[in-house]
Amino acid sequence: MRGTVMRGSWNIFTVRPDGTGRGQVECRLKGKVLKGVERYYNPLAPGDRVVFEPDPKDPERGVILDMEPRRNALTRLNQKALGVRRSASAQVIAANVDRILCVTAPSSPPFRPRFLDRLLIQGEIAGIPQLIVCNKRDIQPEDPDVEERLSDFRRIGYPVISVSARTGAGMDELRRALENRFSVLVGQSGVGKSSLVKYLLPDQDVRIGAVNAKYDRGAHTTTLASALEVETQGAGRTFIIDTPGIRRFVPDGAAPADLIGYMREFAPLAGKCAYGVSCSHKTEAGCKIMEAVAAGAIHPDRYESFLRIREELDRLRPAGGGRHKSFPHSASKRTETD
Ligand SMILES: Nc1nc2c(ncn2[C@@H]2O[C@H](COP(=O)(O)OP(=O)(O)O)[C@@H](O)[C@H]2O)c(=O)[nH]1
Ligand SMILES: [Mg+2]
Ligand SMILES: [Zn+2]
Repeated sequence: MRGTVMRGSWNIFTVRPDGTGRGQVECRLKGKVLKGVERYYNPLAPGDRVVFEPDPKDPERGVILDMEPRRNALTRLNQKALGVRRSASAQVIAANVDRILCVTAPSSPPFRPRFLDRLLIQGEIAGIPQLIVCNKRDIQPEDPDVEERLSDFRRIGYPVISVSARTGAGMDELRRALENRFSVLVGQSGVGKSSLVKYLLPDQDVRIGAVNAKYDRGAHTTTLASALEVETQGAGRTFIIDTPGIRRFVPDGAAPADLIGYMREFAPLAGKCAYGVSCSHKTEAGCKIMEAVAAGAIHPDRYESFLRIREELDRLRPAGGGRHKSFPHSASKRTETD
């Protein structure tokens, strides 16, 4: 039988069988390594398509036999591996996704546009369409700095919608954006991802956390990425994946030199600097990137993001200067280097 992974970790996964039924099967991943996931920290993620065999004695249990090749995957560099080693492994947040909803809030927790940049870069790397969802729009008054940054994201080509999980404002538009698709909600802790899911699925047991007053961030109440089905009018099926809040996001799958291609307003300038591809975009005369910043075509925050992320990726680059297109990984956490 075939189905879609809804949630799970390590070796037990909840699978929704294909077809019209709403049942779920708890499936074990029998100690085997699935093809194509070797570089990832976790073997399967919500959205993965699997072949499984139900237990003849208990139809609510089964064994996963195989994974269908992924159409795409939203991944990140695994934070645990970052501080310790030069090489790092990646984590799959969700697979086979139609749209990434980058959730943010104007305040509480504080608006972090450079965090949003990181999510957007990852979406570009993965080739998944994105939508910026600014939640908590009930919070007044509006902050002109937040509005200015949101309008710049619009300018460079990302749709932005304003919603409030508290008042319901904008939720019809959000529902329409989700319809007949597999969407994943990502963003900092406390921006209201789970609250949005709860609004859409009032009958589901969705865990919502108070924003921690001391740190002004959400408590970590969502511990596992989890897909839920939203009932909609259309003929297709609508799934939404809630994910745990992310504190630090390092893009996965881009060499430092390729980063420029994953930032929309930077990409057309790639290779156009006076020093061509060897330009560091930091000091050189005739640097098209710095000119674009000066001319207002690239926002200074985005330029700052670019420099910081490139530096992080540079630091992570394996010794010897090789490209880190695939990070060594094994479930047994071997410490190997490229
Ligand atoms: N004012 C306001 N608070 C909200 C809104 N949505 C969520 N919250 C609150 O923000 C806190 C964190 O919400 P939660 O959904 O757990 O955030 P998550 O970490 O992104 O899943 C909770 O106290 C929610 O009640 C909203 O639209 N407006
Ligand atoms: Mg949550
Ligand atoms: Zn340059």
